[in-house]
Amino acid sequence: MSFSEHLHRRFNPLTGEWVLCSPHRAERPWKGQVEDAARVDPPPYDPNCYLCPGNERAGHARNPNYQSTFVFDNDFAALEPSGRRLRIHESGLLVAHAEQGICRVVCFSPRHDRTLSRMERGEIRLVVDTWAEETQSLGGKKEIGYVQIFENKGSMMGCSNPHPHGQIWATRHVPHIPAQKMRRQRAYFRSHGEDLLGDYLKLETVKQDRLICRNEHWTALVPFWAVWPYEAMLIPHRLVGDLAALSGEERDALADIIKRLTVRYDNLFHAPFPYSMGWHARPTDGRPHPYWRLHAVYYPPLLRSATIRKFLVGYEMTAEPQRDITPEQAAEHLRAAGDVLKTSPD
Ligand code: H2U
Repeated sequence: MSFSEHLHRRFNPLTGEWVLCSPHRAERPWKGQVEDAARVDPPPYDPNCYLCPGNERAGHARNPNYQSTFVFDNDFAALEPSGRRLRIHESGLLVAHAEQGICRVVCFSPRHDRTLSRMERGEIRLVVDTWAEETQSLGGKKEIGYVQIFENKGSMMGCSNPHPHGQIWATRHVPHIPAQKMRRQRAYFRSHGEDLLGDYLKLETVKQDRLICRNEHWTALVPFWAVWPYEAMLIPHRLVGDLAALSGEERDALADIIKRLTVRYDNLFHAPFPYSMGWHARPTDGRPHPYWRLHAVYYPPLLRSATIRKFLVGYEMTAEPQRDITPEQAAEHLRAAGDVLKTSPD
């Protein structure tokens, strides 16, 4: 059986979900189509941006004149720290309970025109440190059981502002997707005595065909079970549960791998690459979770050019996700894209 020729389904051991892979639909050769999306590069400072240093936010607070990263409580938070009492459980069919939490916004840089791909490794290291500090301070609160760090990048993803930023939503309960990953990593650890992602990484390191790039402490790869055309994962080489537990060297290496992956993304279609990314770290409910290996997931929507995107609709909404180009082909394109930025940074 050849992955690149035969129709098949792939299993995601982290979530228990399947993806239909139809490589025969992508038989046309890879042309690496380049299409100039009509785009105006943002200025280094925008007086109308609510994230730029010194500017007023929509919630009327004023940002300090920050020089590196800057974190604040989201002025329009989806979660509130004080939990109300609510518990509905009727026949196992009408089930609801109260939720509480904290929403933070993380500005990666004072420069309005930067993206992680256009920041220096030393600047990205400060973002990594900020994520680690937030994990520790939010996760250390007794009412917080899970800290979700994420970045939503590009207007195609519904991001409201090009100023480089991400968000953190910290909740009392472990949300649905990390909860699935928790159950499956725990079950694997109990039956194999090793962690699921550690074993997966060993396999991928031998096979090589889904690797994008690596350094001493991190590997970037297109997962075997990828749903989005250029989906990627960052996996640490050491079994470590969250960003706060990374050593200084591992944090530097993480900054390096983030830079190299995001540059490859921008190079692929010669345009800033939209994506949603997030960190999946162990829950912060006070239990040890020794089976949990920290990892980042990148979900970019683009398929064939800077404007042609994939939609998860139709069969995918009603049955299961489907993809045409194989994860192996996607990894090959990302390796070929190179990790030196092809467009000038200024
Ligand atoms: P997105 O661009 O990814 O939507 O994130 C911007 C976040 O910033 C969003 O959650 C918050 C929005 O609520 N925000 C503030 O907290 N203050 C503001 O002045 C505007 C936007």
